[in-house]
Amino acid sequence: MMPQTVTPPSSDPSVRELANAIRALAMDAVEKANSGHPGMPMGMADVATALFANHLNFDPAHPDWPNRDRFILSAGHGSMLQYALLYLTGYEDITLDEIKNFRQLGARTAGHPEFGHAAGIETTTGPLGQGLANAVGMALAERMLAARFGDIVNHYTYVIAGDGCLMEGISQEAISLAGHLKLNKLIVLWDDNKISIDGPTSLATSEDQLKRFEASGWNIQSVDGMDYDAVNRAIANAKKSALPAMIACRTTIGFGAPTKAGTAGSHGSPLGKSEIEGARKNLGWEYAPFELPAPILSSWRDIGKRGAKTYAEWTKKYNAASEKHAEFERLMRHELPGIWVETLNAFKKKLAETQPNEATRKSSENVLEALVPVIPELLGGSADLTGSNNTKTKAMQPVTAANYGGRYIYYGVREHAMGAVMNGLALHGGFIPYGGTFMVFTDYCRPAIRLSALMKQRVIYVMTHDSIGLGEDGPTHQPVEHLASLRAIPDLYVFRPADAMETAECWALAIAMDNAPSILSLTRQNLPSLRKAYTEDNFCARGGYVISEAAGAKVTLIATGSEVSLAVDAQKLLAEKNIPARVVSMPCWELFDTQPEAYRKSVLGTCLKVAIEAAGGFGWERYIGQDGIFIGMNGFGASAPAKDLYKHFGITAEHVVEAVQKRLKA
Ligand SMILES: Cc1ncc(C[n+]2csc(CCOP(=O)(O)OP(=O)(O)O)c2C)c(N)n1
Ligand SMILES: [Mg+2]
Repeated sequence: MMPQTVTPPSSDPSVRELANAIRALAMDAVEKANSGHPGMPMGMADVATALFANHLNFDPAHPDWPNRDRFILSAGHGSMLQYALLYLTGYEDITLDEIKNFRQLGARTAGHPEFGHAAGIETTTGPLGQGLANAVGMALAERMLAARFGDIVNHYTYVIAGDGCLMEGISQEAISLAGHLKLNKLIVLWDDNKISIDGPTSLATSEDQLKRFEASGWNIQSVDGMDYDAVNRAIANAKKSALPAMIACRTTIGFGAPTKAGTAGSHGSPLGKSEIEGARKNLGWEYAPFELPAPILSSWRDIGKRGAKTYAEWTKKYNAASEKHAEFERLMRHELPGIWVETLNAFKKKLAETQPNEATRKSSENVLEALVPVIPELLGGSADLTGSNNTKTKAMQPVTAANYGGRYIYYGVREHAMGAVMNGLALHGGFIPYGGTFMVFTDYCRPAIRLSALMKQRVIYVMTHDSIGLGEDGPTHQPVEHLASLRAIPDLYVFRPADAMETAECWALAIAMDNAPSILSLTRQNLPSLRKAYTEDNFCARGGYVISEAAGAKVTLIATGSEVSLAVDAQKLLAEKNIPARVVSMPCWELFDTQPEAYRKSVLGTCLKVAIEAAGGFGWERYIGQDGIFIGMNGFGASAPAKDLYKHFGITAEHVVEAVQKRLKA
């Protein structure tokens, strides 16, 4: 199978020689870093060459071109494949020095491809399966933008996925949704090398992947992934398919390495000196590490220039009707429509008049009823809990294979994919995705939530039924550790509004925050209106604020969400006992923590502090100190009506008073 004799590159290098440039860069960079994954790039080099040389519409000189094809390396451990391609095709961000600096501090060439490090990296990959699901979001965004703006948006989304991506459960959710929505411009190239880290994939799976994709509504093909022409033809066929397409590319991991090719030994560690020498011989690659013969580099650069013409044509057409594209451009600039602020303020004024007594999930629905019509990029959805999450406004039409013009996605019971698809939608551009499920199932979205944060994407997670306050569904559905664990994720904003007004303010903050994801933690149960006056000022923007002051306060009661009204009740009871207490509403820790110290001190005060939150207390020490009191949960909840549960677990105004009195006497 291995070529034993290969002639050196002529002025017109063979496609195998082009692919060998990828192989050499991968094995040499991994060797120099003394860490990384050479096997996958060496196996998939021919497939990638066929894709980039003949199909992928891209222009390294205009990497942000909105109509570029998207290329997603879902098998992120094979990052050197992507870095080699970006360097070879002439992306400025990835120089040869960057490749020599693979995996080093400050290099763009991080261990796994990271969004934002270099143009051409469309998403952060590494957690297997996520990239595939991101790609579904991108392919969906493409269809939806095409439905709105016509053929200025008309591109493919290509994915390279490995055995690992396809073994991950999220892959089933993602391909099932893609098949259902008939995302025909999505093309998956599966690196079918039958090897993963532990050895042959037969150790752990005997699934027929092609049949699985076929059953999910995909077009399927199978090719020899080392046969450039066959891959080329398969991609050409896939592009014509009316369904999303999956091409199983049979490859040899670590192709070229004399003893490690075809084995897990080439997956994730440097090949070593003698193996690399042998690979150079087998591949006929007689050049020093990082040395590229001019004809080969120049052929690759020509591939990189291939898209300039398409880009120029697109731009010409686009500019010829630029007045038609003002709205599209606004979306690409991530600029909100000006009218949204006055709409929000009018809505807040109305709340001050009506002072509704309602669950914050209902308040959230009302905010959406007001804002969805004026912010066309808001794109709703839920993982089969639409009626419970209150995520759909009346006018929102579903997104279907027959109508990509809709604005509401029925994600089905697929929370894992919902999160990752929303990341893809946000990364693609053109949409602000929000999606709902129960707060407890943030666990089912967590890998995607973490990546939203790592990639700084504006994805809004609408998480309702946010405490024991959901009642009878019991401890399987009652989040306890979730607020703390979400607050532990860097660059994620966790909002827990206390009433309708705060819900409107938290929504506004989430929508305006273009560089971070948000969680809206919302109640099932009704809450009274606490913020009764209209203010243009968004109080929640400070993260925490005094919602009810008391002169000479001896206690600061700090609460979030549904417990703020409980704190206000406790404040009244304490006043009757001559213990003045002030109440702080703290809807967002992350925002509060960025306030100036003087402000934070003035809000928290120097007196006894009590935190009240119907969840685990983990983390509250930072505000209440070691001497503070925490009123909340110490373990899992139980199945009963909400009122009984609050009483049972001691989350009541009376218990707050008792605990405060005890402490002040001590
Ligand atoms: C969610 C997740 N689990 C585990 C890993 C660790 N890991 C990285 S690559 C890999 C094996 C993947 O096998 P495959 O996709 O076949 O890659 P190949 O060995 O063929 O390059 C594993 C388990 C990971 N990156 N992500
Ligand atoms: Mg594999």
